[in-house]
Amino acid sequence: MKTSRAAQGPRLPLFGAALIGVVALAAALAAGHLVAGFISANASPYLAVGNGAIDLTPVELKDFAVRTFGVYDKLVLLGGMAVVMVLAAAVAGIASRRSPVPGIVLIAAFGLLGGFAVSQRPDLSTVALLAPLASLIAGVGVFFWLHRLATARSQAVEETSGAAPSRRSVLLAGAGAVVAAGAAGAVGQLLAGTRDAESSREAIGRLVPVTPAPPIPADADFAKLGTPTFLTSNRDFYRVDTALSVPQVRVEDWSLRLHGMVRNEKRFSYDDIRNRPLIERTITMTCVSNEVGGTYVSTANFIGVDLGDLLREAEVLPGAEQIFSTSVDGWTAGSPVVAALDPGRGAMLAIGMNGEPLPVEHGFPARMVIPGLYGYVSATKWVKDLEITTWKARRAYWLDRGWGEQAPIKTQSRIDSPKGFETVPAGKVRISGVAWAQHTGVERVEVRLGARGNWQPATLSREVGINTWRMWWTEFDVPAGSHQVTVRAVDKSGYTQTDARAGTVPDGATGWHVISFTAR
Ligand SMILES: Nc1nc2c(c(=O)[nH]1)N[C@H]1C(S)=C(S)[C@@H](COP(=O)(O)O)O[C@H]1N2
Ligand SMILES: [Mo]
Repeated sequence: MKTSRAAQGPRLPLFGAALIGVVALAAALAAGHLVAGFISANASPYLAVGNGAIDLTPVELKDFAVRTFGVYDKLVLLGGMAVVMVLAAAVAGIASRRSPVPGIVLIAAFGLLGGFAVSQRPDLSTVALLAPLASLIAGVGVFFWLHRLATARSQAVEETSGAAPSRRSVLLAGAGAVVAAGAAGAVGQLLAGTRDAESSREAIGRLVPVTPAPPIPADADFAKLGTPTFLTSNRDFYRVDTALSVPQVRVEDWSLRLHGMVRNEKRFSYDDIRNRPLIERTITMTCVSNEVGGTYVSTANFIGVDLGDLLREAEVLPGAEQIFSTSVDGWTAGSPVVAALDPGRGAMLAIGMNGEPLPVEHGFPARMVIPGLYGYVSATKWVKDLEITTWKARRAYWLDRGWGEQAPIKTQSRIDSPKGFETVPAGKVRISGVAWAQHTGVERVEVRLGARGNWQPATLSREVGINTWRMWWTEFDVPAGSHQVTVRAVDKSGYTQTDARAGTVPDGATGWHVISFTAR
């Protein structure tokens, strides 16, 4: 009886049916967002589906999105998702003009997709599934309820019977659902805001070191001649990590444990670190995955405390070799204890970068930075645990994946201008770039035109310190035609950068950077 009525029963008006689908969608998203507010912003099914889409996106498409939309790539993605969802919800509503089943199936499918996306996130526990569950219940529930009201109304109109909801009450119910959804979504947003790392970070304000780094002289770079600026802005600083989603740590939830082969085990809160006399050091970081000519090298003013001081307070026991550091996301690194204890090296536990608290993606609230060592053995972000131990006792993340235990940064140089395959006017051609040999210092940079040209010394920028990069430039008289140019650095130990090509595995690439260009 019931099914046959549904099959031939009254049809909802087209627009009304579509609207029911869209209102149910709003209810679903809002309920999920509200519950996520209590757990983690990342549990919101909408964001989780978006993040899932990012992770599944092929690299080429990601590059395209970043190139085309820049920092707005994620907004474009979320906006596009919203349009698709609203259309799908409207279609679901229209497909349900007689029976609510198609709409319910579609909304349930959305809910399951959200649940799947949330379950795939490494940073969320199973409690997070409550958010998509709330979405599912709210979406299906609101859809079913509005559909029944509207159907009852249509039926009453058809049978001209008076015992049915008025047009007004159906509209009111719909409007009520929208208002409730709006309120729930907003509350969820507010709650999430109190829980994510960014708001915790914003509450900190500027970090002012008691011992600032010496000011960077104006002639420390040749940015006008094509080199990078001496300091890299936080936004442009290269980023390398295994985190699919950036770990969100609030300072009140953070502490650093220092233990293992020490006499006094320690635990530091954020304020314990922040209230120490903060120091600032200018350091050039480099990733072991940087190919010859690559861009995984950047320089910042890091603010924090001396890592060696912390170790000395804990009193490291004889025989200790390795600082085995662990990040909140489970990533680990092993650094030599001697490097941290060496006062001449300047190892840090950093909480600030270029005047600001560490950006969340660069390790907020705290990270390690040890000058002269590649990042994977020295620069643990979101660090929460330092265990003093031996090399034998503990093996860090990348060691079992083919990378070396000891990884000092290799002396390297790069040509930034002209760009490879650029066409420049014939005549005087200026070549410029950067060189680095952290903890040793760059002594000289030499450049040659052609495969057999004479090495010509380049003009170096003013030295800021041995732990930072150095810019260089030179000029050649270049006839029309295609040319190649090569750079090599000589460091302060007297070592000339080798031309022997080696890949990045296991402990950093070597070889000279060569580029080709055309003069016309
Ligand atoms: N927690 C964590 N810390 C990490 C990594 C990581 O994957 N996870 N990558 C390391 C590597 S390989 C490098 S080169 C530096 C890069 O730091 P940056 O992203 O701030 O430039 O962080 C190091 N710290
Ligand atoms: Mo790295």
